[in-house]
Amino acid sequence: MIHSRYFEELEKYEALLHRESKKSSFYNGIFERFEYPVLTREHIPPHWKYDLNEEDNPYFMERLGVNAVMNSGAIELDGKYYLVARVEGNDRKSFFAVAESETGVSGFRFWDYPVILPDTCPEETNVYDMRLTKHEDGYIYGVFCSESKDKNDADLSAAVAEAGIVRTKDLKVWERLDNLKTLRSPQQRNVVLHPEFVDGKYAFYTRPMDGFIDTGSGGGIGFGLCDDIEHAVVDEEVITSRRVYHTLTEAKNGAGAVPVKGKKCWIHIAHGVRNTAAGLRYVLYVFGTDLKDPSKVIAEPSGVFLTPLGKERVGDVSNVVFTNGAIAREDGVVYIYYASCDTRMHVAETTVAKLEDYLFHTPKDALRSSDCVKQRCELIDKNMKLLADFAKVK
Ligand code: M1P
Repeated sequence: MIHSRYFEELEKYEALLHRESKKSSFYNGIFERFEYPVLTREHIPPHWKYDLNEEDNPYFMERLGVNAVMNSGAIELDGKYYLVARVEGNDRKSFFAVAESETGVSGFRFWDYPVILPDTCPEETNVYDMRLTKHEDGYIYGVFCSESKDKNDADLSAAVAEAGIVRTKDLKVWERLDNLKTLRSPQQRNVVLHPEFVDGKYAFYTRPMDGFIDTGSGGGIGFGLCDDIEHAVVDEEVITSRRVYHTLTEAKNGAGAVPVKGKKCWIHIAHGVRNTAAGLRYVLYVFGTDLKDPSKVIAEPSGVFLTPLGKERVGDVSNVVFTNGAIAREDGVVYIYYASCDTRMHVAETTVAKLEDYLFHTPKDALRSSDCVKQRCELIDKNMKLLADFAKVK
């Protein structure tokens, strides 16, 4: 017999999934935020957490709780919006699950079962942060972090991060390929597959790292080509978006969403990290690369694009926003899916035209306070003149 409490929990869950989310009052002219997160742990179907049988679960306890729903890959297929979310169980292990929505901004509903990833690496302990690439070869690729214990280090938290690769046509059946090998970097996280061939090869954005947390000598977001996606090997990684002293990328950075093809450039939405007395602070930033040579940065606006605001600042890993998925619709609207504090998922809405305007008309980082003040005074001068002319006409 089904426990009566199940029906109460189901009602709450259905109400949440039917809740509409309006645009919030936040304004910066660049993107809009929404009232409610798109995915939280409350969006997990009750039958994933509870044993519904009253005899086996008389207190209707969660048997397999879920702690967080975060860093999600995103894709549009046949007019529907899909997130492949990182779901973190109470046991701290993450797995992937597909959530589907008609609108892209609310009503995301998880499919009945999580993704069954082919289990090909016995040493793999945790998987997370899948980027979904609709590649011109006809497949949808999922590139994710595959984490294992570092057996050469006695420290219990020493781990090795590699890029796992799967592919699918329907988000249901997943074929596992070899993990990416980067010959010059011992560890990889935040790896993204470019959607088009470059010089007839598959192209990866990488993040060369010396250790599991520290990028060490890794100078920023890397880019490398590979011939064979089934046994992917990247020999040389050139650095695209660099880490720079006293900027938002000082401690590290990493590729985020699969780049969006604009009219003037490839639009990259990435994360940058700096160290503070309150710990690492993760923010989003945007840069543009050449349409013919996606490794060449041609637009680099200064500063942060999206930061954790208000309630977004509170969660398991505070002061973090992170993206690994965006959807560019045919009409030019772009949905940027981002997680706050490794806890829940949100969406921001903008357009390709706005992103390109932002990329090419936001001043570059002047890198020194004195030059940044000059930049700002130029803007103020321009506006003062305009306001004075306006006052005269009035
Ligand atoms: O906790 C913030 C993020 O930390 C990692 O990002 P990075 O590799 O750049 O440090 C990732 O593990 C990510 O999952 C997490 O959101």
